[in-house]
This record gives sequence, C-alpha cells and structure tokens, in this order.
Amino acid sequence: MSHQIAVIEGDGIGQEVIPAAVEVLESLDLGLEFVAGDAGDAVEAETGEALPQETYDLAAESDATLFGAAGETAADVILPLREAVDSFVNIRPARAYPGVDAVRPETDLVFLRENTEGVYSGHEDDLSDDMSTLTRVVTTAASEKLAEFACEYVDGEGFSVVHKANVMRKTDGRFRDAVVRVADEHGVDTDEVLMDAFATRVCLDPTQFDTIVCPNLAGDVLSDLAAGLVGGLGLLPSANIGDDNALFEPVHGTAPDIAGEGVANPLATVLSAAMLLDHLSYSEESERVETAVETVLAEGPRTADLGGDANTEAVTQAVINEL
Ligand code: GGG
Repeated sequence: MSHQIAVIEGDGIGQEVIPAAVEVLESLDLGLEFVAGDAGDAVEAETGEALPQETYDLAAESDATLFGAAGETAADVILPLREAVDSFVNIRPARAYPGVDAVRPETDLVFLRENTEGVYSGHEDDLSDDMSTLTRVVTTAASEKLAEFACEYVDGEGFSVVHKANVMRKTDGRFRDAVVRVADEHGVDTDEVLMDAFATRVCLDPTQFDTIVCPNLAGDVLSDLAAGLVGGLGLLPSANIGDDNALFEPVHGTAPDIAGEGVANPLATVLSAAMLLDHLSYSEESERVETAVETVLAEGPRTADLGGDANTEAVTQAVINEL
C-alpha cells in the first residue's frame, strides 16, 4: 500500500535537511508519495499566514508528515501542525553514537514529552504596558493519555517522571499524580525527579535514566540539554504521535547562522525519517536507515557541527551508499 507523506520544509536549514531526508526515503524505493506544503516565516511574509489552511489540511489528511523547522513563526506553525495530526506525545530519543565526540558517550535516553498543553497552551496575553501573562494548562486527561502511552512504550521497564510539583503544585501536581496513578495501575515502576535536579543529574551521570516522561516545555528544554551530551542538536530526531496520524521533525530549529550554505547536518532529519518508516510499519527499512546513519557517524564524512568539513549532500549520499 502506498503512503502519502506531507513534506513541509519550513524555514532556514529546514529547506536543506528535509530534501536530504526525502532523498534517503526515495532511495528505498517504497513507492511513498511525497506532497509538498508551505509554512513558516517566508510564507507569512508573502501571504500573511505562517500556516496556510491547505498545509494544515495536507498534514491532517496525509499518512504522515515530515517537517523541517520554523523560526519566528514557530508558535503559528509547529503547534497547529502538531494539532493537525492530533499528536499527544513528542518522542525525543537522545543517544550517543559510537565515533561521535560526545560529552557523555554513555547517554541513551528517550524523552516522552506531553505535546498539547502546559505553557504551550497558547493562552498568552498582554495585560498592560507593563505585564504579560501566560496560562499554564494541565489536564488529567492529557496527562493520563501520555502515561498510558509511556506504559506501553517502556514494555515492562519503568520510567522517570520529571516535574516541578513542589513549586507548581496544582499544575505539575496534577501531571505527576495522573502519570504515577496510571503507571501504578499498569504495574509500571516510576521514579520521580524534580526537573531542576534532573538537569544536573543527567549531566553528571545519564545512565541513571532511561525513559523520561515530562510536561511540554520541560521536554523541549531537557531534550535540548541532552543533545549537548551526545554531540549536538544535529543528531536528535523526534516523532509527534497521535492515535491515527503522526509528524516527524528534527529537534533543531532553523539555524539561521548556517542556513543557505548547504552545510547543515541532515542526520537528525534522516533519523526522524527512520522513525516515520517505523511508524508506517517499514520496520526493516527503518532499521537499515538507522544502521546506515550509525555507520556514517562511525566512519564516514561529517558536517562541521561534528568536527568535519563535509556538506549536507556528501553526508546524505554517504547514508544512501550504506543502505
Ligand atoms: N524542528 C522543530 C523546530 O522548528 N524547532 C524549533 C522550536 O522552536 N521548537 C519548539 C518545540 O519543539 O516545541
């Protein structure tokens, strides 16, 4: 069965790493149908809308979406796109690959980030010339949904619940209580870690952790921190998973400092494409792509963020040659 993949490059290096990942997917000859959609800062400048309705509909109606990055318009692009695919969890693996000069080469973590609420609720206001406010929304339903997914994801193992319920007693308290309750009901072990303590502990010894379940913003920040342990943001893929649809994107943003030069690391996006393949049940192909990335990281050309001098195309071709 052929699958339709929405391809939304967005801005900056999104326009370089997404074509690279599509090249890798096309080389597998799976008959995937790629349909391009526009979104981002440039689209807003041209049309007044960062995410045209047709792009939202394309993501909603496709079997999966591959998305690059958004810059200033992130709130108007990424959040609605995640909503278009009804995603409730953002999976962010942070793994140190052999051969990469990582601060903590023993790192092997997966963040399961709540993907619909928290401070990403969109309820932000200017109350006066002097004051702006943001309403942090946490519901039992969204927390339980994430926890149900986490219990299935860890497949008999435990997970860490990272929160700040000692200060945000009602919101993170609700999150923590719901996640721990669901885990208890499933007989899944949990340990609780305050998010500030987690930041220190994961830097000192990442092997203390495995799967981390956390609220929305904490997942965004802490997974970027973990990227620093494994060699940088050029290596972190992510999957936004819904019940019937999903969107895959590198964790990194638009990287305006190198955009347009053809030197961006495509591997976070190629690994996101591997997650897409796995999601669409091309498990063998997904593993092949991941193994090819591993081999390239161990032996092949690398981009400047990893200490090399190869460009995006050379790294992409090296992955394709390994498939
Ligand atoms: N590829 C994702 C991207 O554009 N990241 C930039 C960003 O601001 N991300 C915020 C988030 O993932 O919530």
